Order: sequence, then C-alpha cells, then structure tokens
Amino acid sequence: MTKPPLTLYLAAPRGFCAGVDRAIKIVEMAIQKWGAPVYVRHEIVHNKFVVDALRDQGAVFVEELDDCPDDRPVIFSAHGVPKAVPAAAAKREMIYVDATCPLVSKVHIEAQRHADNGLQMIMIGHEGHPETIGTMGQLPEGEVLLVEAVEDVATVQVRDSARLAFVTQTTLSVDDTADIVAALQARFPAIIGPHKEDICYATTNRQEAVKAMAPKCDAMLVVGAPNSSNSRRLVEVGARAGCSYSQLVQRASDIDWRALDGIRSMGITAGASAPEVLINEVIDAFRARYDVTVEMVETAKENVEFKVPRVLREPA
Ligand code: 0K2
Ligand code: SF4
Repeated sequence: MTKPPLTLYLAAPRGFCAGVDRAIKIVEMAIQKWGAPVYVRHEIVHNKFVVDALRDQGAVFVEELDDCPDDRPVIFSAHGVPKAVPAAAAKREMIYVDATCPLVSKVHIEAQRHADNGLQMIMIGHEGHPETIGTMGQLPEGEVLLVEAVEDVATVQVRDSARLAFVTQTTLSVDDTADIVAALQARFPAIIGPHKEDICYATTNRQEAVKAMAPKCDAMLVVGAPNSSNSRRLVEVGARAGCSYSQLVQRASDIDWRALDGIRSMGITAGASAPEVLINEVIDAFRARYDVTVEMVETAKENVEFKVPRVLREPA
C-alpha cells in the first residue's frame, strides 16, 4: 500500500537548551567523580526519559533535602531552590552542587538586589512550580507577591506602590507575560522591571519558531512532559498561532493517530527538557505511516553554552 504524503515541519530551535544540557552533565560528572549514589533534589529537568537514564547511572531522585543522607553528594535541579536549601545542606556539611540554570540564578540575584534597595518584589509565575518556589524563596517568606495572570494585578496588595519591582519565571509565555507586565505598569507606573527580560533566550526562541510554523500545519506535536512549563507553553502558542490541533506527547506511543487522520502537514517541536532521541522517535513513527518530506522552520540559531561548576572540573 502506498503511504499518503505528509510535509513534516520541524521547528528550530527545539529541544535541549544550554541550562538543561549543563544540569544533566552535572549529574553525570558528579557520579563519575564521587561514585553512586548521587542524590538529586527534584527531577533534574522535567523529563522522565532523562531522569530514568540518570537513575540507571546511579542517581537517586528525591523531593526534599531531608530525604538525602548526610554522607552522599546532592545536586539541586535546573529550576533553582529557595535559599534555605543550600543553607541546610551546608549546615549538615553535605557535598552539594547547584545545577540551577545560570539564567535562573540571574533572576535570583535580581530579586535580592531589588529587596536590598528597599523595593517590594512581585513575581510573575505559576504557583507551586519549583522555579517560582525557588525564586520566591530567595527572600523571606511573604516578602514576594505572586501574580499568575492579568486578573491578579487588580487585587494584589502592595506596601507602597512607589517602591516596587518585578521578576518573572524564565519559561512563561512571552505574549501572556507582556500583557501582565502592561497591567502592572498601568496600575503601578513606578514599578521597576528587569533590564532585559527574565524569560530566557531558549523559551523565547522556541515560541518564535512555533509561531512561524503553526500557520502552515494541520496539526502540531510538542515533545515534552506534562510537568514541563516551557513545553506546555509551546502547545498553547501553537494553538494561538493558528494550529487547531496542538498536543503534548512524551514520546511516539502517546500519538493519537486517529485524531491525525487526513492531515497533509504536521509540525513538530520539543520543549527545552526533551531529548533529541525522543524527537527522532516521533519523526520515525510518522515515516512509518506517511511518505514524509521534512522541512525545517528555523527562526534563530543558538550557540549558548554554560560551564559546569568548578568542583566538577577539578580532579577528585
Ligand atoms: O519548563 P520547566 O521550568 O517546567 O522546566 P523543564 O521542563 O525541566 O525545562 C528546563 C527549564 C528549567 C529552568 O528554567
Ligand atoms: Fe535555563 Fe532557559 Fe533552559 Fe530554563 S529554559 S534551563 S532558564 S536556558
């Protein structure tokens, strides 16, 4: 039987960002340096495949520092941690390595600097997300006010509207965040924002590529995990940019082939925590069913790299 033709648009950039690449390397190098087990507080990045592969190498994933023994190294995930976490590890004299993405750490420093200058902080982010918990946890409990949506701006209670600043999660929707920032600036004209956006280059570039790709596609799949904020934002961006069927899949076995019946064009991208091997698996699943022509939709080139912490570059 001949296969139906399908144009498969592949977004670029897609998949791993520099912060994810570094975080995974940190776990691998820590296991090499100190041997197994190495504990990791929270999923190093939000991807089951990555976590399972590291577990096979000797990583043990836990949610809290209290779940780690004193005498084994512990790594903090790419999303960042409240200040109390490294402080508790230091108090217990544990070996710890912080895999927080440098672009998240930059936001932490920003929040601290504004607070030192006497400004009250507002964080734009998702309640309960580890990055939001980590960034809000740079300052004492109750010091940072959380705003999740435009509607929250009207009700947020500030100490002094003349002395305010905001920071954001790095993985938000660029467009939704611009609306929230506009609402904050309308209510609090003196509010101070970041010099350059807190939403990172990888989030911005992946959303831009989806915006360029989505109008050409009958359907779009984002490879990524349900708990991955940046991946879920790509699904929303695709739907808003004109692709009515925009879905998240963890891997090829999640694809709902019946829903794709009759499509002629398909878009594929991946969140910053999704490995290329899973993207290839999805592409291969399409090749098995369709006569596929792949076309790249490239809107930016990336060459960002982050060094691993010095302790891992030194011999044991
Ligand atoms: O997008 P999320 O913040 O949920 O995180 P991941 O899916 O693990 O992607 C890596 C980004 C980590 C920090 O920005
Ligand atoms: Fe860093 Fe951005 Fe990647 Fe998060 S998505 S790890 S902030 S580069």
